[in-house]
Amino acid sequence: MTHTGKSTGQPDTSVLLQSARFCTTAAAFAQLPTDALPEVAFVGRSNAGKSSAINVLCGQRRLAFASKTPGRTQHINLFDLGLGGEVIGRLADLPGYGFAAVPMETKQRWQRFIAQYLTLRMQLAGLVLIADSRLGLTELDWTLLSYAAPAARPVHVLLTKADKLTQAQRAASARKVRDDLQQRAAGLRLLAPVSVQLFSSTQRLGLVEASRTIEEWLQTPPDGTDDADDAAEAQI
Ligand SMILES: Nc1nc2c(ncn2[C@@H]2O[C@H](COP(=O)(O)OP(=O)(O)O)[C@@H](O)[C@H]2O)c(=O)[nH]1
Ligand SMILES: [Mg+2]
Repeated sequence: MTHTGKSTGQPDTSVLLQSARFCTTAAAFAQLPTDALPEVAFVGRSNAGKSSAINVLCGQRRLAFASKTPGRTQHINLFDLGLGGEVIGRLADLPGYGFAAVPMETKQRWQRFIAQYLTLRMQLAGLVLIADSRLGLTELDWTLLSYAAPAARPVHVLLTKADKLTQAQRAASARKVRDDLQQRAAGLRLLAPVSVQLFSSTQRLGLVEASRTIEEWLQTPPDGTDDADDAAEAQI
C-alpha cells in the first residue's frame, strides 16, 4: 500500500483506509455481517478522540459521524474498505465507554455487547485502542484489555491529542504506557503483541504508522493460524 511523507506533498493516509464507506450498524452481535472479511476494531473511552482518529485516518471529515448520532452511540458501526471495487476488510467503530450520564442498565448491556464482540468475533484482526495521551490508560481501558485478552488479537494503542503535550511530555506519556503494559500484561494474560504510538488528529501526527499497522492486520488471516503453522514448520 502506498504511504508517502508530507515532504512529497502526497497524502499521509493510506489508499485502502481512504476507501472507507459506511457499511452497516449493529445493535447486537447477531446483526454483525456474517461474511469472513477481516475487521479492525476501534475502541476507547468516550471523548478520547476515537471518531476524530477514524476520520483523519480515512481522510474523511464525517465518516464516524454516525457514532455520534443519539441512539446510535451503543451500536457498532462498520465501514467497508475496498481495493479496485472489491471490499477486502472493514473497520468497526465500537461504542465509547466511561460516559457517566448513561443509565446502569444501558451501560451493562453495551458492556456485554463489547465483551461479546471482543471475545467471539472471529473476523477481528486487531484492536486499535484510543487513549488520551495526557491520561494514558485508565482503569476502564484495562478492563477493556481484559475482555480482549482471551481472543489474543494484536492491540495498537494510539495516544492521541499529543498536540497538547510538549516533546518531553509526549515521550514520557508513551514510556509510561509501555511500562504499564509490561507490568500488567502477564496479569491480564495479554499474550498478543501490544504496540504504542503517539498520535494527533489535529496535527496529523502518527498517521503513517497507524495506517500501516491497520493494513498489515487486514492482510493477515484473523486467527493467525497460517502464521502459527509457518512458524511451527520453520522450527521443524
Ligand atoms: N487537540 C486535539 N483535540 C482532539 C484530538 N482528537 C480529538 N480531539 C477533540 O476531542 C474531543 C472528542 O473527540 P472525538 O473524536 O469526538 O472523541 P470520541 O468520543 O472518542 O469519538 C473533540 O472536541 C475533538 O475535537 C486531537 O488529536 N487533538
Ligand atoms: Mg465518537
